[in-house]
Amino acid sequence: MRLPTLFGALGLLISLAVAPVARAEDGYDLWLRYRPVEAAARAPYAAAGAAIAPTAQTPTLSLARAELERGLAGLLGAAPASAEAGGRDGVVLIGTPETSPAIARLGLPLKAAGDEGYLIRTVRIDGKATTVIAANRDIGVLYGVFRYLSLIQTRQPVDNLAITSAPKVQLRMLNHWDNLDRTVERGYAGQSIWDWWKLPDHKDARYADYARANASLGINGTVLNNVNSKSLSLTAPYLAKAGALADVFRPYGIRVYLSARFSSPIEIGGLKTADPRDPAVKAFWKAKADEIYKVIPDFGGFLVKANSEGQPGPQDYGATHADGANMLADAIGSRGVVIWRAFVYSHEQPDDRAKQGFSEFKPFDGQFRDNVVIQVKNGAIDFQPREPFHPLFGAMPKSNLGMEFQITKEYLGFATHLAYLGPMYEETLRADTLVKGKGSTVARVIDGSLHDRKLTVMAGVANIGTDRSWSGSHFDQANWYVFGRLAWDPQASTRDIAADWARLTFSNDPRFVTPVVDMMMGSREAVVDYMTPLGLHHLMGRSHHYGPGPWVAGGERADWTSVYYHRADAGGIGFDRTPKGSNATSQYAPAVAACYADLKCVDDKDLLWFHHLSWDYRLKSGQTLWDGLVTRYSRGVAGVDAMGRTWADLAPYVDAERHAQVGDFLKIQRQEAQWWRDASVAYFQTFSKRPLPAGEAPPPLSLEQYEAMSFPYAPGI
Ligand code: BDP
Repeated sequence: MRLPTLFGALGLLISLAVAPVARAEDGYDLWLRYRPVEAAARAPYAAAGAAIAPTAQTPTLSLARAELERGLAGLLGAAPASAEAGGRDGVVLIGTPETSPAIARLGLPLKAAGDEGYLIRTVRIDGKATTVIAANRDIGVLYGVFRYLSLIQTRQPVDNLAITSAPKVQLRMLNHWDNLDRTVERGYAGQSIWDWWKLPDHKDARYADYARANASLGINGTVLNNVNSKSLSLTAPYLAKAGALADVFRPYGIRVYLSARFSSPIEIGGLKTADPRDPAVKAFWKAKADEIYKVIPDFGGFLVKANSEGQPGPQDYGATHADGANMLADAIGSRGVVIWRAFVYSHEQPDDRAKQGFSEFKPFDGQFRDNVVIQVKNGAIDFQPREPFHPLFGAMPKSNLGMEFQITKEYLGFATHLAYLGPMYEETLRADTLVKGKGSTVARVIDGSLHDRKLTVMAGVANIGTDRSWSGSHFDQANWYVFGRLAWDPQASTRDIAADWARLTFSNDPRFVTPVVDMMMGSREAVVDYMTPLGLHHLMGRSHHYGPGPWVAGGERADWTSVYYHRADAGGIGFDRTPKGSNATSQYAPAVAACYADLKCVDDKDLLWFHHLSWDYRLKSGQTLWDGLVTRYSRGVAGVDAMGRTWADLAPYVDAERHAQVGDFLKIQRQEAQWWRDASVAYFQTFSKRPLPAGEAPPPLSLEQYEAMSFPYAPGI
């Protein structure tokens, strides 16, 4: 060997030895990366997962075993051997009492695991340390395997485990707003991953990867098509396509649901009406349900958007939401559920839009079938960066109420703004409705414990598309992740979940985890500040919802404008929802209502949601409303600056590819935050007619210039 070559080889060896562990990644692996545990952290896992005991071969148990093998091989290097439990130390034993005599013999307290939960225990079998991942049904075993692997992924000890975990919500589902032409309404992550054209004959490998990722979070249902749906989805060819997806998802514990267009009896049934009281209409839906169950025996049910934003519904025939939902529920019967959305409002209705969902549904409490769930958005308007909790939570004790969160960031900067939505979800879940005294939190409505409901739902509008990173950005994966974790346990801490996600997705190094979690936890508040501070809402650009549009007025309907919501004039700003105004506050329990209506009690963060106040009103900080508004806008921009600095400093812990993309997106976010601040300040100043607080820079462009900007190709519509 010539010397230069030797030096070259040595150099290569040395550089391999000191090179950062981070290697090129495109985000496809999500939080299931299973990269090797670094040598220094190996010791605690010396005996872990040395072998796996033989498992019965149900489709789900085969997946569980394959996942365990894949995870252990990735994390700990060698592929685990096969050995009987008790044969040696470090064997992992997985299964149910039915599938594994060894597990049956252990007599574990499996009752606590329920239908879908699991137990992970370290036990001694024939004197040998054994890890048992056991459940009542095989899906629980798969969930348990993911949990076990996540412990190693996050470098937690696994030698003395005593974990019991069971989901607190029964139906944990994604709602895809995917169209049959593969566009995704409010999607910012590429096209729909459902390739309808090639289904059912070609099943893209991605379908199984999708199911696996969801199963790792315990998500057990998926609505394949947009709530603004086409009847075509319910025709035989499309049912066959949906059936092919259901076949892929089944072993992962995921049931398929479909959005149903209420006027389908007319469009594909040859009827003249879709009146839910009409016998022919009932017969159509019964036959349709039977047809679906032939193709998809475990079909989950229908999701329905009715009489909302132009969608057909029972009210077109003078019938009620209860008539419509119950008719479909009867067609489905005990085989599945009907999820009926409470997101209804009408521009013909002069009342405050925030009140309409409550007004339309509350009177029907107790009239819905047992297999109907009313799915309620977290707030009363529409997925805004901040909304007080929806007054329907707690107000329908005799009905099944489900939560609908939006994971895709339609109103929080699309895919290029870094906003971890955990704190937003948590804020709603922890809000206290006070309907049954203190502690009547929204989480307890959703998990059914407050009103003793058995059928419980948490749904998230998916942020998934064909983008390599699935979610349009690396940090948007965290929103899918936190949604799934909260659906499993709505009381969980979203800070802890952020830490888990950061460790799984990037690095376990505390020098990375601590700052990144702090950054994530503050990120949504920064968005609130630079878009809709102090309880303002619905100020975005018309129709595409991109960028600021506080000036949006006129057009088809008032409740799609910004001026309807902020009501700024020379006298002040904000929507008076107190008894002196629209009285939306009265829809809450008396103590909550009184607080929201009382300027001494209401939090500044919700101020202009409930009150119209003069520009000189004094905030709790002592600032005037005008000054406080401007400084919050600027604070939001400063928050993005800080995120940019934090991220730049974290370069040593992240592979160059992902680091660069996040960095680029933070730059986009920085520019757009500034734009939101400047355009909003320029606009509101035309009403306040007050100078900017000291030190605040004037907007660089004129209001006319901001208003003239147009974005014909903004994504998501
Ligand atoms: C709004 C979206 C619209 C959806 C609607 C809904 O802008 O695209 O169809 O929600 O939830 O926020 O039905």
